[in-house]
Amino acid sequence: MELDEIKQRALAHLDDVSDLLALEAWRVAYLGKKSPLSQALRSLGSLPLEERRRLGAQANQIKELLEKALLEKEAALKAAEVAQTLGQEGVDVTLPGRRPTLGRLHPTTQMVRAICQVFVTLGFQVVEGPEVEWDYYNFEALNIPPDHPARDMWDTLWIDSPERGDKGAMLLRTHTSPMQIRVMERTRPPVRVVVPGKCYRYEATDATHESMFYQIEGLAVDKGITFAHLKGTIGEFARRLFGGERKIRFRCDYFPFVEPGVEVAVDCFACNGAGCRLCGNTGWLEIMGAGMVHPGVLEQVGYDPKVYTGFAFGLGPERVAMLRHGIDDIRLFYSNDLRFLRQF
Ligand code: YSA
Repeated sequence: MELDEIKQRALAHLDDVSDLLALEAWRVAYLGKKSPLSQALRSLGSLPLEERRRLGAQANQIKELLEKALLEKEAALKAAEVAQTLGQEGVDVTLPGRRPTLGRLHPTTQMVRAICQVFVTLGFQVVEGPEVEWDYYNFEALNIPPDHPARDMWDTLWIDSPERGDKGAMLLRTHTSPMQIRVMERTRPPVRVVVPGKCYRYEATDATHESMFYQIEGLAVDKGITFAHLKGTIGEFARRLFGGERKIRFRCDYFPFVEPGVEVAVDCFACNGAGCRLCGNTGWLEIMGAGMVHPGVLEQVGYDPKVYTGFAFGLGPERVAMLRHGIDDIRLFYSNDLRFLRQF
C-alpha cells in the first residue's frame, strides 16, 4: 500500500471512531507493530539509498501526524465521556452553589463568654471544675455541715457511689461555690478567679428554674479586701454589661459561706428604674448573690482570716440573658427549638 493511501485510510477511519475501545483498536491497526506503516518502515532497508531517504522521511512524517491525531481524539473522547456522566447524574454546573449552613454559639455560651470577658479585663482568671462533686466541697467546707437547715436551699441530686472516702457522699454540684474551696486549697493569695459551669438541682422546672443551669462564681482573696472592693467590682461589671449609667442595689441576704451576705440588683436598663414589665414594676433586676468570704471558710483552707479577707459572688447567666433579651421562660434555652436558638 502506498504511504499516502495508508495516511488517507487511517484518518478516514479515525473519523468513525466513537469510543476509547475503538480508538485502541485503531491504534493497533495503524500504529501497531503489524500495521502497514510499520511494515513499510521495515521494508525501507531493501531500497536504494535515495529512495530510502525520501520514503523514510515521508513515513516518519505520517507516523508523527497519526500519533498527534490519536492524542487529540483521545482527549476529545474523554471530555465527551465526562460531559455525558454529568448529564446522566443531573448535575447542572451552571446552577449557583448551595450556601453551607453555619452553626453558632448557644445563647448561654455567648452570655457566659461575655460575662467572663468583663471579669478578665478586671484581672480575674477563668477556671473550671468538676460537675460531679463531694459533699465536702459542695456543703461542708462552705460552712454547711450535715443536718444544717441551710442545706434545704439547694435541692440536691445524690449519686449512689461505692466510693465515699473522707469527702462524704457524691453528688451533682448544686452551685459553682465548691470551686472556691478547690481553688483556695491549691493556691496562696492573692486569688482572683471566675468559675463558669453547669449546676444541677432536684427541682421542678418553671419559667425561671431549670434542673440543669449555669452559674458563674467569682472569688477575690487578698490582704485588705473590703466590701468596698466588692461594690466597686460588681458596679463596674454591671455598667460594662448593662450600660454606663447603671445603679447598683445591695440588700441583706443569707448564704452560710459569707458574712455579711447580700443580694445584688441593678436598676432596670429598660425603664431606667421607673418600673416596667421587664422588672415587674420594681425598677430593679436581681442579678446575683454575693458577700464577704466567711472567716470559717478561709480557716477551712488554711488561710489566716486575720491576715486575709475576700469577697465572692455567684450569678446565673441564663437569668442575665433573659433580662438582656427579654426572654420570659428559661426552659427555652434547653428545649432545642431552632426557631428560638437562631435568634441569637
Ligand atoms: C452567693 C454568695 C457567694 O459568696 C457566692 C455565691 C453565691 C451564690 C450561691 N452559691 C447560690 O447558688 N445562690 S442561689 O441559689 O441563689 O443561685 C445563684 C443564681 O443561680 C440565682 O440567682 C440564679 O440566677 C441561678 N439559679 C439558681 N437556681 C436556678 C438558677 N438558674 C436557673 N435554674 C435554677 N433552678
